[in-house]
Amino acid sequence: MNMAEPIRVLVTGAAGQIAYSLLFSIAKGDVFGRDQPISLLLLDIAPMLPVLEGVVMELQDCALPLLREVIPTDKEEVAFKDLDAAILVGSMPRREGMERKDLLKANVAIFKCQGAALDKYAKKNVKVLVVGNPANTNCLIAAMSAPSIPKENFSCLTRLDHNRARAQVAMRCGVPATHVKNVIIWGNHSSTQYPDVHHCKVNKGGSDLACFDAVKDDEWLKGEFISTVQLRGAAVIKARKLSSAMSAAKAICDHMRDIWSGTLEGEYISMGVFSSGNPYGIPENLVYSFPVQIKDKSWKIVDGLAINDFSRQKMDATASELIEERDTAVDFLSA
Ligand code: NAX
Repeated sequence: MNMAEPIRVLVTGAAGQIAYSLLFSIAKGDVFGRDQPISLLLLDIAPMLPVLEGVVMELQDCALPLLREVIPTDKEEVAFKDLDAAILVGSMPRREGMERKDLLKANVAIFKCQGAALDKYAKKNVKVLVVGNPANTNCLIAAMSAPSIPKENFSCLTRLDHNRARAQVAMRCGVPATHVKNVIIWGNHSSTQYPDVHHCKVNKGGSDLACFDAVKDDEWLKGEFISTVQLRGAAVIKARKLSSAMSAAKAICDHMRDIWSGTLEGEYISMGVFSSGNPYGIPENLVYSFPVQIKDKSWKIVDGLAINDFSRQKMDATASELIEERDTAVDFLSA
């Protein structure tokens, strides 16, 4: 059998807890296809290299047929070389007492460097997924720092929020999550995000119902459902004393697999993409989460969805937060 050439996939923050759940799925073919060999590049900071060595040993010990090579490094010129896909998970975590602005400043510095490294070393058709928080603004900075790579190749993760919304509706209706489609996450991956079910369909008893008809509890859908999804990350931290990792890794796989292989017919998913030219009046030059469909490795924002006043107000509020984040980040960039 003729096997394809290996593709080169980078995961940053590779010694961290999300990567620990993520790398196995990627290496065994869940994301890029079951007949696609992979060279894995693993970037972390120098003090984490001994830990990364352990991750490499475990990947080797999985004895996976598609995994051709694993390269751990703390050097950007090694990590970013000739990449087909980059999953940027590593970032500066928020420490106790740290101001939001200081966190943003530290991450602007990281994503500026990594954007420049993509520009210099990666393939020009590389697909870049930013996970590290603040994900939308980090993604914007990375894209701005990589002028030779099309902006459409950059996206940020809001698929975890999307999956959370889908699961909440499914549990409420007593159906599997796969029977719920077309929830939307609008805006920032933060507590201002707007989980919207106005266009969501629930397959109940063999037929597709509008979400509001399936759930039959408008008050819940317009209140507790939204806040549950918005605050789910904090709820997981409170319970686990660690942030979401298994579910984040699953969402990363969903996101990248859809970029690689396309979305299902008649379904859309949520991801943070450049807002330029969007049909919903969201200001330009933001990385904002929209409903998208993907075909031939290109995404398109789903057009023509009716937006009521309730939704409009929430979509604008999360856009305002992103504008503020962007403007602060750009100030740091030019300082
Ligand atoms: P961990 O702290 O377990 O791991 C992060 C790893 O990144 C560490 O090993 C660290 O050394 C490394 N790192 C730091 N700076 C780096 C740099 N400049 N280059 C390469 N590696 C670097 O965090 P983890 O739980 O894995 O979370 C990673 C990031 O994902 C965090 O920013 C987190 O906030 C974010 N998340 C984003 C989500 C999203 O939906 N967009 C959801 C999950 C998660 O909260």
